[in-house]
Amino acid sequence: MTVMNHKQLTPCIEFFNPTTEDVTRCMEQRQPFIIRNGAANWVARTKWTWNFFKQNYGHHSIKVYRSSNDQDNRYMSLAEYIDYITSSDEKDPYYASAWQFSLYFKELVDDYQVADYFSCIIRNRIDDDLLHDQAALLLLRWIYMGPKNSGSRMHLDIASTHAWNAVISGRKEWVFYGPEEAEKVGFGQVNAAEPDLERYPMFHEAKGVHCIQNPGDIIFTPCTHYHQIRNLEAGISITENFVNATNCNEVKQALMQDEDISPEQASFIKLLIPEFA
Ligand SMILES: O=C(O)CCC(=O)C(=O)O
Ligand SMILES: [Fe+2]
Repeated sequence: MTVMNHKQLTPCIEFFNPTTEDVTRCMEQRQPFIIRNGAANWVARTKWTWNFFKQNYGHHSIKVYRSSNDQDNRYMSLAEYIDYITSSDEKDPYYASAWQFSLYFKELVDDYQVADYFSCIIRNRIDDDLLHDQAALLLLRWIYMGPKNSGSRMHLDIASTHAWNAVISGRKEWVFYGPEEAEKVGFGQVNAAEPDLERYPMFHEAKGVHCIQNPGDIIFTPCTHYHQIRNLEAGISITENFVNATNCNEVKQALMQDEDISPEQASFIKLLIPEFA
């Protein structure tokens, strides 16, 4: 039994071994999809246990956020947080949802293999050392770690980037809403798991896409889609956001409009990626 309201939800497109053409078509048509077992052979799938992180990185300090409210956040050692993850039964637990792990532990990047159809013009173009230093704004790579019931509120991803997310352990429930549903989902303000229908009466007409992601499955989120996620079980996942020919123009527009990016940062980005100039 899952938590989100299934009435206007259709299942996500599902692939087992997609071709580049399959994937590119979905990216062009802005369709979320899941690749079952796409990460089956990654080293991370067996290596990234709770004990592995505790033993190797336990003293590292990470910032965790209350799942329903980013303003409620705190720092914990990874060892302390993993103990919390494995014992928490809270309804609205703290979530490690913004850990730019490779800034600290670059070797972890060797434990997973990104398929060619997810390659990114930023990562292809910018030298890795620069990405881990002056250009860290463009790293766009995170580990998510959290207990059962943790999750991410409805949101759009940063600067119109696409994203892939692979579950290493645990299980996630996803819902997606396309841009035509924006008003019905309160421009991302509604909580799809417990909607306030007095405030967002149109939500019950919003048509979404639904998916359960199991260990080894990889999900694609199109740059246009609102999405909300709940971890049905404690676990670890990894996300990389990316830019390719199918969203380059949108990213360029978004960078010009993004108030969180200073004019200096914008010029620097354009210098590194001429496509955004
Ligand atoms: O797993 C989550 O909690 C959020 C993942 C997400 O939003 C993403 O990969 O874009
Ligand atoms: Fe996201």
